Amino acid sequence: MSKKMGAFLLSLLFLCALSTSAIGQQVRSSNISLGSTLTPNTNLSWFSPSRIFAFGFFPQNNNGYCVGVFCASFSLRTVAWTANRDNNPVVSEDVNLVLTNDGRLILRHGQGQNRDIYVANPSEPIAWGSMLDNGNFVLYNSDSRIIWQSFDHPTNTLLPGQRLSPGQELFSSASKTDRSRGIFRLKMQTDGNLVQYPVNTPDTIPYAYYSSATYSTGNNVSLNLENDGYLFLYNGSSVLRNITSGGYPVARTIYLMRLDVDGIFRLYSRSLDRDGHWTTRWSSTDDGCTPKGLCGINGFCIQMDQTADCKCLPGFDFVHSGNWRAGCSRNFTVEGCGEKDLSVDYEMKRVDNVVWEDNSFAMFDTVTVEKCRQACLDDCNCDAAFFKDRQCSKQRLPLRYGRRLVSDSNIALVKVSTPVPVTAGRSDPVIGNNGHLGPILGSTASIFCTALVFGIIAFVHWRKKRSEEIEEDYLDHVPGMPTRFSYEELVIATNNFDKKLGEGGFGSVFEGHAKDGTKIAVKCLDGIGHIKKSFLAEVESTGSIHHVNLVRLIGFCAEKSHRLLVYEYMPNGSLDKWIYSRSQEMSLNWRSRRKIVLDIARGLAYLHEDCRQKIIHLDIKPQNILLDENYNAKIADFGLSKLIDRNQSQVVTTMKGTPGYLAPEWLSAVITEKVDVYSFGIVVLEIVCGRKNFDQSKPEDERHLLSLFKEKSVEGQCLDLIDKCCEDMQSNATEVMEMMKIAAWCLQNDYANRPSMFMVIKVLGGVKDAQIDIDYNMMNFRSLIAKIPQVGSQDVTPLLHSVLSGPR
Ligand SMILES: *[C@@H]1O[C@H](CO)[C@@H](O)[C@H](O)[C@H]1NC(C)=O
Ligand SMILES: *[C@@H]1O[C@H](CO)[C@@H](O)[C@H](O)[C@H]1NC(C)=O
Ligand SMILES: *[C@@H]1O[C@H](CO)[C@@H](O)[C@H](O)[C@H]1NC(C)=O
Ligand SMILES: *[C@@H]1O[C@H](CO)[C@@H](O)[C@H](O)[C@H]1NC(C)=O
Ligand SMILES: *[C@@H]1O[C@H](CO)[C@@H](O)[C@H](O)[C@H]1NC(C)=O
Ligand SMILES: *[C@@H]1O[C@H](CO)[C@@H](O)[C@H](O)[C@H]1NC(C)=O
Ligand SMILES: *[C@@H]1O[C@H](CO)[C@@H](O)[C@H](O)[C@H]1NC(C)=O
Ligand SMILES: *[C@@H]1O[C@H](CO)[C@@H](O)[C@H](O)[C@H]1NC(C)=O
Ligand SMILES: CC(=O)N[C@H]1CO[C@H](CO)[C@@H](O)[C@@H]1O
Repeated sequence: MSKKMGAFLLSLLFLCALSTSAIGQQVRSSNISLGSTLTPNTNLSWFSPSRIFAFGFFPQNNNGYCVGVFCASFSLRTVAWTANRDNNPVVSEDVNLVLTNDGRLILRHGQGQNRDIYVANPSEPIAWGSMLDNGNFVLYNSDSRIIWQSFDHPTNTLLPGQRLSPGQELFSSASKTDRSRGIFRLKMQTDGNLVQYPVNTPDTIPYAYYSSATYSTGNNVSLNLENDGYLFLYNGSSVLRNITSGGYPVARTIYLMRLDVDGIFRLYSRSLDRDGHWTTRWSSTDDGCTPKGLCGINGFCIQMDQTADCKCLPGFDFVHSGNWRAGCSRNFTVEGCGEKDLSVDYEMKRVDNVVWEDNSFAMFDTVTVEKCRQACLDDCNCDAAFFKDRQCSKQRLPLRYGRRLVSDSNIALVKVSTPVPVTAGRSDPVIGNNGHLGPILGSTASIFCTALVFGIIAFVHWRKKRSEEIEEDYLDHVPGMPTRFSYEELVIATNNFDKKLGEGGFGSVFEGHAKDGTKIAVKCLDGIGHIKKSFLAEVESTGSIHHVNLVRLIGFCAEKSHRLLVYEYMPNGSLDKWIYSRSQEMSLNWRSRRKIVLDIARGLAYLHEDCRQKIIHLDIKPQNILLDENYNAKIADFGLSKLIDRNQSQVVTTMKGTPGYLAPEWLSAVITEKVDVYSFGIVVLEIVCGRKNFDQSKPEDERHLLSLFKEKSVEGQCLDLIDKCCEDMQSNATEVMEMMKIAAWCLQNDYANRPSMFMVIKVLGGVKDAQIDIDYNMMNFRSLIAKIPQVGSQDVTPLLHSVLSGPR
């Protein structure tokens, strides 16, 4: 029989089959009995009755065969399922696929029996198998019960009638011709959400690049495809999300959904007519740069006319040209910290409008790109810096998930080496006379810079080595560090400490004037005279922290037993005066209160999330929030708790802060930055209600604001609590309620459930974020209220009061 004739007969057969069966409905089956064998050369596959699908061998990239389920009717096979995908699915020509007489489905190589590879491994012996017309390859036991089916083990494709069950994932293929596991996954999560991530990442928001936004919809949600192309999420009783609308033509058409090599999942259809071709009916995104990790590390993605293209950072080249995924690496070498290679100098190259995964190890506010550029150049740990919204954040390599977004104003600055120009002419007599000194010599300018760098390094080392007795000079002229004042100078500046501003934590604060006339606030620390060393270390570390919402440390004095800190002056004093005040001119309107909450959140987030050194404030309360002339709020006294810590007993190390603001976990001694989040929640409540959390002047049943808050909220009356001061508090009741919900979010008993300050900022700023939806938006106010610790029985305050009143 000629080939042509065969093909003709085949297609005839095939058309007949089609005319009698509607695919996917009345599923017919073939019967594959024990002892059946396939080989790549002769008996290639077992067909489904309609001959549309087949199970068996298909050629793979000219170097062998894979086993799987494929659409058999097209000249270019479309593979729907691949066996043994994760351990080298490709086999050679001399292999048999055998359904053995003892009921195993294996690949058997010519001789060696030991090299049998299981294609499917059900727990019971197989009695017979069947390739169904819907593309499902099924194995039965002797009771005709299904013991294994390809539909339960999806690879990268879903066929109509197949579902992706809770916990299951699809993985893209490595490439169009390589069917092993690629770099993207689509997961049907057990929380009901359908999410896409790159492989080898945790199932968390920073890695997700597609979500159906159906989280918290139960643990039995699955992804389903029907034979009219309808793709939807279903929980067994209701449809939770229509992903495609379906309703596409059914006659003589097949559909499939596939997670493609490029990380996008698409719905395809194809007419069964001989000249039919695959058409994309729907895709998860039109932007090819959406899948995270498409470009590998240190590369970034650019979408150009429908196609995604990868570029390397300046100074970087593709590790494998032609394979983006391998990423990019530097085409120059860098010195580590501490060494200094005189032959190289660095510059910062700029890349605009590209967003990256943010892994900042340090950040600070600055107005100009130039400052950001310089800060990274000066920091040997810094490989790149991002400048956006007046914030500079330093990064280490690798940079990941980069993609161009024209709407994003991020400026990335990348450190690249520039060869130092060789000075022409004379060679250095000391080193030799061969004239090949280019790499060692630099321009005079760079020698000067190097000397300066050496000088600074040497200075730092020298400084570190010096012991206590010469510590008086410590920090004296280090640029960027707080200024050192003599005690004498501060006595003059404060006019012999005559104007007391207040009694802050750790000591009294006095008003003063610096030499240039600007006002300063001078804090005299009590009782830490003898711990000079840690004092200076602390000054050094807190003095280098700059943020608009943190009170700036401008100087210090460490002389004999005097320990003083000099801060920027905050004209409008501390927040408590404003929010507890009953006077009209001292009351803040809603707009200011909202702004203050946001300021505090920003300051705290900076302390918590600056990776260099996480600072837990431990004593957040209105007395420690200061207001400048424009009522910008700044946090005071951060870092001080650590300083005091050094000289106190174990108990007090774990018990600090102020009663009324203390998180419940103080009792269990698990102290994380979430204790600040709790205190922040209390402060927010106080700001909204215009009163102290614990107010002894009030009648017994109104003393605890937190208890009142819980009570009123349960009754749905919590608006009763808001400050009666101002009209715009009443007229903005929705916003005020929202703020109360944020407070409740922060006040949860279980510290793990409290948000990070970063999340709080996002909510306050109205940022859309899937994690926030899960943690916050999905949660109703009452359920949050229920999670606030009970004041009274479990109240930690009285207990702590006794502990705290001792040492302080
Ligand atoms: C398939 O064949 C086996 C025996 O080879 C038989 O037991 C089984 O019932 C058959 N199944 C169908 C659906 O005909
Ligand atoms: C092909 O398979 C059929 C049915 O299993 C069998 O009868 C035939 O002998 C096989 N041919 C070869 C060459 O293995
Ligand atoms: C879970 O979902 C599946 C398919 O969507 C359904 O068949 C099953 O009945 C559901 N189970 C429960 C307990 O609802
Ligand atoms: C499915 O979802 C609906 C709507 O969200 C819900 O009412 C129903 O209880 C859920 N069913 C199951 C079995 O989870
Ligand atoms: C899905 O689509 C159907 C028909 O178009 C509609 O009736 C149904 O409400 C939709 N369901 C959801 C969850 O959007
Ligand atoms: C590194 O790549 C840049 C382009 O990104 C090129 O200008 C430079 O010459 C390369 N340097 C080396 C040492 O290959
Ligand atoms: C609050 O209400 C006032 C009107 O009473 C309105 O002008 C203002 O925009 C609202 N929002 C804020 C944040 O103050
Ligand atoms: C707040 O600060 C501004 C600027 O210094 C000042 O004019 C105003 O009087 C201050 N308000 C109070 C109540 O101290
Ligand atoms: C280690 C240390 O410096 N301990 C000191 C802590 O403070 C007391 C006085 O408050 C000193 O007596 C300790 O020497």
